[in-house]
Amino acid sequence: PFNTLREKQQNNRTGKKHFAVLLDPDNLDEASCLQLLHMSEASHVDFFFVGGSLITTENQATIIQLIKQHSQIPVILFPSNSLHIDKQADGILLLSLISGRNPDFLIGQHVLSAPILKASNLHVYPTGYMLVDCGRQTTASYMSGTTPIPYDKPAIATSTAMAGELLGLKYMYLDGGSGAAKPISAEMITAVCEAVEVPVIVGGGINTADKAKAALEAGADVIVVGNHIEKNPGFLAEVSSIVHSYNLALDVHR
Ligand code: 1GP
Repeated sequence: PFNTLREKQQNNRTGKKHFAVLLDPDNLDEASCLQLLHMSEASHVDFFFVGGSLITTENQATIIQLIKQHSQIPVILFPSNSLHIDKQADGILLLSLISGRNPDFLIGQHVLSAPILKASNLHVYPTGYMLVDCGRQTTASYMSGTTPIPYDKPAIATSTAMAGELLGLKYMYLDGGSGAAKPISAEMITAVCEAVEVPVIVGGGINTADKAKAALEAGADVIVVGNHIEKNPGFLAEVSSIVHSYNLALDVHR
């Protein structure tokens, strides 16, 4: 089910774009989740990322069950720690928080998770996770106890991404954090995309069509939207059609 994301890994910079909808289990009840699932199917969303930096409810398993019952879209866990592994999902972003210097999120949680992941059927996506300061302290940086990369320092982001790639990570995720005051700059996205060959996932604070386009134009291979879809479900179809219009244009030129 994840051929599209794998395809990016094998054919770097094919230009094909993907759209992931982030579902935060704490912010969804069953009815709103079902509504998003139907809209996502209709709009051909590529992936659901399920998770959050702090989960205070027991909704995650229910949300994943609902998705599996009502949708064919792959479910990829976006966990904050090893407690949030759920074998009902299709895959997991195994995030190494390379923008930070907290060993627990660089390797500690991974050691705890490894035996569980090896015994599961979850597809593992080894991902260099980079938090970027986008104008507001986010739950992710607070909970991880890490300092995000400064907004206007693309050289730090590129060096970090290059280090992650050299260490063997297969994806990079530039994240301003959920509900970021502004999205990651186009300059930083382009710099990172030019610095590494692996697919680059971009999220945080994408809440208008123009911001989605800016991230895609800058080179993002996958864009992630969570917060604004919870507030305005119609945004889901809008972003999906923008993302997929890039792929249509690509097919026309082949
Ligand atoms: C956060 O990248 C995701 O980890 C999505 O952010 O909720 O701001 O869309 P938003």
